[in-house]
Amino acid sequence: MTDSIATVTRDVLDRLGVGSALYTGGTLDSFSPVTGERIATLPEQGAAEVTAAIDRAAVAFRAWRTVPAPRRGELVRLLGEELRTAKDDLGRLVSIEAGKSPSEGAGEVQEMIDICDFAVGLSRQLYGLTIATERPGHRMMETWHPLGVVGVISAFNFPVAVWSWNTALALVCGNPVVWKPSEKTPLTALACQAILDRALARFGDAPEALSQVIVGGRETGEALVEGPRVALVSATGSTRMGRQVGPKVAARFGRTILELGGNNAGIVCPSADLDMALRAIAFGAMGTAGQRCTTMRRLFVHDSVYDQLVPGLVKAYASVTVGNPLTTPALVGPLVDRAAYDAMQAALQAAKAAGGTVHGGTRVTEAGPEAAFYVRPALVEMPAQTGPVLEETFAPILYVMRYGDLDEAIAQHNAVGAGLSSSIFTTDLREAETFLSAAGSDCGIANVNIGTSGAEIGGAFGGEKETGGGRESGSDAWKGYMRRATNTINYSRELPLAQGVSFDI
Ligand code: UN1
Repeated sequence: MTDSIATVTRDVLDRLGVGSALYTGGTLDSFSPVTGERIATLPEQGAAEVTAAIDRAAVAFRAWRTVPAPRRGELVRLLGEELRTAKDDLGRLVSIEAGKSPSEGAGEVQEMIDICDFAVGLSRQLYGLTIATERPGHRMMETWHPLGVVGVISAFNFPVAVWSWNTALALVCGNPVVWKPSEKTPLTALACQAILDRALARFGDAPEALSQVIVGGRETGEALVEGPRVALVSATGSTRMGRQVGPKVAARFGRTILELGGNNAGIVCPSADLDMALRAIAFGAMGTAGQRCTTMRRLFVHDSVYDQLVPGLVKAYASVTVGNPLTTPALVGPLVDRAAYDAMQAALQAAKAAGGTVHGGTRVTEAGPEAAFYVRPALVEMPAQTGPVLEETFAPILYVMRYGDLDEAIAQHNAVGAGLSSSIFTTDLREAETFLSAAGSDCGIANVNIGTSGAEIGGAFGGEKETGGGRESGSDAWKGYMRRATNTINYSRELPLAQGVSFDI
């Protein structure tokens, strides 16, 4: 690659239709983790501009809510078409801004296309129930109505897919969106807005300000969270962030969908297909350089297979390719920044102090310049689940522990704050079903013989406990974006009261 990464970025942004005024001459520096270079300086929106954006969205809501849902679905169908056209460039921009491998950058855009397809179908299936009533000559039903302005806060690690999960559903559900992307990945957000603008132009008669991006740091996010006209805040990020957002929105009786930290684990049972388990664990723990909320961070291996599996895993960790996602086919790209690298090193130190044996985890300096942070993923054999094992460190560290008894392993599995994703590797039906049962994994996602990450959009995505309890994406997650009205209609000439109450005047 002869061009500087800033030049490559500009070319990609040009092709995606993002004007340079949006990313030059501002105050927010944007860096690529691929080389650590600055690639843009964006103008930021302060609290007053956020409030103005919310006001515009509230006006858009009044018009959009009355557009029939299947027609709203047409806009999302067009968005899906535009995303197909933009897939290569947007995937590349994800690689530039978030450091993902080309395959994972493209995969993230595919996830956007998938949710658009899902939402288009959904636009004709926003079903309510008809419910038997106890009163003669009456009919009872429920109707799902648009909710209002949806605020989306997203993280750097899935800079575009998380927006699309929320936006595709919000739009078919009749809601406008105001999006505050991570300040580490604002360029991909501008690209998404440009892509949606093309869909809006083709759609024709949508109201102004149906989708807006607000760029900035903490103050910008707070203005969105505190905006009284924001009916729903869908926030993805750390548990720390969720602890701030949740109570603020609750205090004004707003709604939240929180998708926060994960400390996801796998259990490898004696009957497991170990070759398959190894490959699944490798992707789950090292993919995206350990920077998915679904990344596998803990592994419980049965005593009887530990010495077969773990040496193979250590070998895979030593040989996995780490390198520049734009110029090499490496499977593991960079950490997002120095802070992520420092947090990883601190966790590894703490693990050593707690008796852990660390394999890997060192900086790979030949993969990039001084300002970029490439690391060899770390596998840490731990004598017990203590210290850093109990926390999510957003880096490729897999803590491996032995177990003897499945119930004990499940208890350990569940003994952390987060509750996002989980896996069991077994060919024993009893073990698999126990893990999926009410007495098994306490996570929002529980898998058998696949890793913890890489969920499809068709299922509801999210988790319990400190993961925040929200559900996005498939299944009936759309209900979070609408309000339900229960309607009872009396078509008789009498007025019978429910519960047999009489009130004769
Ligand atoms: C995230 O890391 O915030 O299941 C989302 C997965 C992806 C989504 C991850 N489909 O790993």
